[in-house]
Amino acid sequence: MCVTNFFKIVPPAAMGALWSLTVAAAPVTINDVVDVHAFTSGNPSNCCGFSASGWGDAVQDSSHPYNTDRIVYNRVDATHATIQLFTQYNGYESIGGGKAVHYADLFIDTGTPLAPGGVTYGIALGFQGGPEGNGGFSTPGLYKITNQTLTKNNTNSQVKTSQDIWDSRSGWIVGGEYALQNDHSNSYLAPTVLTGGIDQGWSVSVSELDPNGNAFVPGQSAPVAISGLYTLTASLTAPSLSAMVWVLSDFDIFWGTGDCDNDGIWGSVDTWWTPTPEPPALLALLGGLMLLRGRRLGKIWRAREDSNP
Ligand SMILES: [Ca+2]
Ligand SMILES: [Ca+2]
Ligand SMILES: [Ca+2]
Repeated sequence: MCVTNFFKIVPPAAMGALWSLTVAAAPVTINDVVDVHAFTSGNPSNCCGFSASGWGDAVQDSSHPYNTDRIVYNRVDATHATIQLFTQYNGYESIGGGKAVHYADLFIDTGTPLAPGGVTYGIALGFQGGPEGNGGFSTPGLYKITNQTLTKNNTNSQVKTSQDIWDSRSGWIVGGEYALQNDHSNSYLAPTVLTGGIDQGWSVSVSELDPNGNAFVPGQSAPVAISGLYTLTASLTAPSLSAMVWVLSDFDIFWGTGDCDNDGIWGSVDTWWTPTPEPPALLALLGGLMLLRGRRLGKIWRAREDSNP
């Protein structure tokens, strides 16, 4: 039985009910294990209190802290998940001229999970529209990125890197690239704004709490928290279980905090679960899902073979 037929045979509602019996996945916490590199064309080595190499965790000052502490991914049920972003950044810093730094969009990579770099999906959070935005989607949603080659010359119509946005606005580019804290020799361009792609039909809603746990809306008059963490929660609803499994089973996630990538945070999630013994129908469901996962892994393996001839 092929995977497609499997999902036709088992109605989504039934799969959802079965899922509710089996999932015991705990939330996954992604700690910040990457540094960002602040530079101009001259690559200053003394920027921002960073080490002599020019690398560090977060580009910020006392009046505008950007540090992001962690991301928590929670697979809620068959078609729902939340991604929570814990950061000191309040989502708005004016740079004058009617322009401001906003929260960056989220980026997902299912092509090379467990390895930095790569981008296959973008999640628009809704902070990049409007006259002071930086040109991304203003309506939250999940989009498949078909032009996956990141550049810093605005040649990708679907993703802007922080360098695309800030090179023409300032002599400084902050956090234009990121790398593992323990290995700066391999660095990756930082995707920060989603500007295109194919709408995957997911529902995405975003809410925010301030450090005191009160509802919060970023904006020009919003207070800056010198300590404590804002919590952005992106609530995702997939159009089907198969869509959820395809996109959010094993993946990397990257967030630059602001669209200038002041604090890149990256990590991997593998939410495949270990089922407990259940009735035959449930085992058939799990078998089908494993087939789908196997197809994905085969696709990933082939992609790696193709990229490493
Ligand atoms: Ca960081
Ligand atoms: Ca950090
Ligand atoms: Ca990757």
